[in-house]
Amino acid sequence: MNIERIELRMIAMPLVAPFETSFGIERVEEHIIVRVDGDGVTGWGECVASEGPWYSYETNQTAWHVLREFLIPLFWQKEIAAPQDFPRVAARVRGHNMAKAGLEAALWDWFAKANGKSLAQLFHRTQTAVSPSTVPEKITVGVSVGLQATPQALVEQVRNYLAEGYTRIKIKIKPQHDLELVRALRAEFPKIRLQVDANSAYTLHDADIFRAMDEFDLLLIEQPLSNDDIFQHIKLQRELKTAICLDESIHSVDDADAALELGACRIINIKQGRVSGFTEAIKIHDLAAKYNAPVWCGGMLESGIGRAANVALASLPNFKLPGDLSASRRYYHTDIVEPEFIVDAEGKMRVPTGPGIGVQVMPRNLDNVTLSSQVFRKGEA
Ligand code: SMG
Ligand code: MG
Repeated sequence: MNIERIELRMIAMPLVAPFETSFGIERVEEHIIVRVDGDGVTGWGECVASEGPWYSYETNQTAWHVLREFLIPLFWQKEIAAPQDFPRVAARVRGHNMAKAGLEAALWDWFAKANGKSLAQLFHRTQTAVSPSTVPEKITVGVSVGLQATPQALVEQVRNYLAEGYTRIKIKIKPQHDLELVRALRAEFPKIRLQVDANSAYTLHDADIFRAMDEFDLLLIEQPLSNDDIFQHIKLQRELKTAICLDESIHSVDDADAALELGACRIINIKQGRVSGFTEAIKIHDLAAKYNAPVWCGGMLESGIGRAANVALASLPNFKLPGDLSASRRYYHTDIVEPEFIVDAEGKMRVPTGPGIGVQVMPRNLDNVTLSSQVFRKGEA
């Protein structure tokens, strides 16, 4: 891969509405955009770390530091032929999966464009769960609804999303704001596909709350217990009819193997950033298929750059459940790519078909949200 130039940009995009989870409230999304250039081709990637170490230990500052001081110099040192070779180079750095994934994503986009393929086509060629697999025109997507001031406000918010076409609703829960929310929603919408996400806010002492959720026919309970835990989740899953889905606890295909084999979960939320990139994400997708475990694509409030690549990933055959991939307007008034992502009346989203991520980055929009940037050139480091 003849990349000569890498650019990092810190961007800040205000959300259309605050997004509250068990660990805090987000109002503005700060992410790092990675741009790679070579042979007249440009690749774009998005690093999903955020301002603070709340969802994971990584922050934008740690990701920038690890990219600048370690990952970019390592990348210049080793010649690689394809994006799948990058994890071997990056493995010298322990952890920092989001930083790794940001650069790997830009390499995937560059490589796909250099080969005249869409990212979805490349991912389908790479996966081994089903062969041959063909890229669907559209995928079914869902929406993740943050904590609201009252259960009534949540019900109204959900009503609006259902009216927009979404057919799968995920709500955030936290201690003291859990069963009452599920109960209120089920009273109003007995049939919808509903799931909850605790973002690690509970312990095994709260098992009764999750046992009580069994009667509400949820698709899954996402990451109820501690963020790196497998063992306690095994104990909890044994007690429940409802499937546990792990998010924060899964950092690699090896974690996924342990969790599925040992029964810590029956479903996995795949976020490429959390697992160090699309190469590892596809490995988890393939592994889960062997266990007959469905996966779905998580979201980190990405801009259109990250969303485009996620939609391509979510088009793979074992992404059997709708992902946290919502319309651009659910997140931002103005995105940095065109065309914007839209959700149709059946709750579906088109998979981009153009080369690479298949959407255009709008330079003016990108400049408008850029806080700082730095350029790295081959041979300079
Ligand atoms: O991108 O639609 C989205 C957000 C999906 O709920 C979402 N993400 O734990 O799954 C999760 C959270 C993590 C981000 S919270 C800032
Ligand atoms: Mg989650």
